[in-house]
Amino acid sequence: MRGTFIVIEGLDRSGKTTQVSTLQTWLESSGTPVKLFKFPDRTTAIGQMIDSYLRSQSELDDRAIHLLFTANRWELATSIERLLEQGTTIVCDRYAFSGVAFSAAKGLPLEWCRSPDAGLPAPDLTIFFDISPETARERGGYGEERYEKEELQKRVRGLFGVLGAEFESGKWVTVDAGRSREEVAEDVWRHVSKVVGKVDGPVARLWI
Ligand code: DGP
Repeated sequence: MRGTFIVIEGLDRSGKTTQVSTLQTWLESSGTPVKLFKFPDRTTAIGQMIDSYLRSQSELDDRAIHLLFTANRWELATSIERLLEQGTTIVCDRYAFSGVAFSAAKGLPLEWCRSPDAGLPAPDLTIFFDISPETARERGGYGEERYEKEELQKRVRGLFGVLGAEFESGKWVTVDAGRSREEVAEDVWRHVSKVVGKVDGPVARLWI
């Protein structure tokens, strides 16, 4: 059996990071070898350019930054694929769906945004953390980074819906992230335990 590729997507303030770490603990205690990835990965040279852009310390053309986010995923794609083939399950905090949703929300054509990510390793399961802008605001609102603005997040939410609708059922699930941590964690585990350790064969390619 190869490892299972699980992607957690969602809006800012949806609690992804906490849930990714709970999921890691639960998978480890069930005896599943697991590795976490997080995009953007700000530790690489490309990731540092993205970090500087997100913190508004540099300016870049919308298309140029889009391609940097994509390049950041491609530079880790081979590691992801190798780990999956070796039997390690991967939990990934954000992926190409954020790439398309955030850039298209800024006004770039959706199909143009999708094209450079086509061919990346495809997740076996994507869990979308949905939260209303009102609930996100109650959690302390958005922070200082460039995309943490309510109007933009509303458009991003709609675009995630468009991307998710393209998937067959079971491959993309939406979780109501406005509930308590415990409820969300239980829901995530319910979905994950249906697929983990049950996929085999070559890793599929995204959007091909
Ligand atoms: P995070 O480190 O998860 O808080 O993500 C940083 C911000 O970058 C967040 O507002 C979402 C956005 N983002 C993540 N991936 C991409 C991407 O591929 N393209 C664009 N344009 N934005 C992204």
